Amino acid sequence: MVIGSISVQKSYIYKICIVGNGGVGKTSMVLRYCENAFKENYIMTIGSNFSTKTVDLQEYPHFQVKLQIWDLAGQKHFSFVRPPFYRGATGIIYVFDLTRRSSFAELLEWRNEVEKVIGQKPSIIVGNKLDLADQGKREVSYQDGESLKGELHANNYFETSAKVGDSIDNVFKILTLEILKTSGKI
Ligand code: G3D
Ligand code: MG
Repeated sequence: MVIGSISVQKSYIYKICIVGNGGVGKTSMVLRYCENAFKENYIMTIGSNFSTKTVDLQEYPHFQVKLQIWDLAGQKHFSFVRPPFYRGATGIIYVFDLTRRSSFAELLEWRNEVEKVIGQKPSIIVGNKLDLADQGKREVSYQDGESLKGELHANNYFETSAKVGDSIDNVFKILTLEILKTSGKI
């Protein structure tokens, strides 16, 4: 908000959960994004950890948004430990591996698990390992990725490479803007 020439700084902290099958690249994505983050915390008791990072929102200089990004450790079948992990999340990143079809199909199960605990939240879908997909290993087409938006209640689909860095910053930025919009802040 700008009153006359006074600009008001608004600060928010949002909890984001990154979910998807083991091996799709969740931890690599968070590390890529938060490389220069101030700190990383490991919460061993529930087998997950979170990292924090301030989002670069050039178009909205009077907003300061810090993301607390929760990344699941451990195996998919330990679903009973996960409700506390989701609680309080304001946004979800659903990740699959472009070179592994099963990780794409199983995102529906991840959605069910997430929405059972927190209902529908601003969400984004990510097909990761674009560098491998571009080397002829693609098992999920761009169109297939796009087509999952309805079922996952997501407005955006991105293809990324945590290895090369493609589009990673954009995923977090677009999700942050969506949260700000959904909550009426912009
Ligand atoms: P997870 O946290 O979802 O379980 P990880 O996945 O981040 O641990 O990544 C699983 C493996 O995929 C790792 O390889 C990691 O290096 C690799 N990986 C993650 N993202 C990419 C990517 O964008 N491109 C490529 N080529 N590899 C990626 P290892 O060999 O350590 O198991
Ligand atoms: Mg991991």
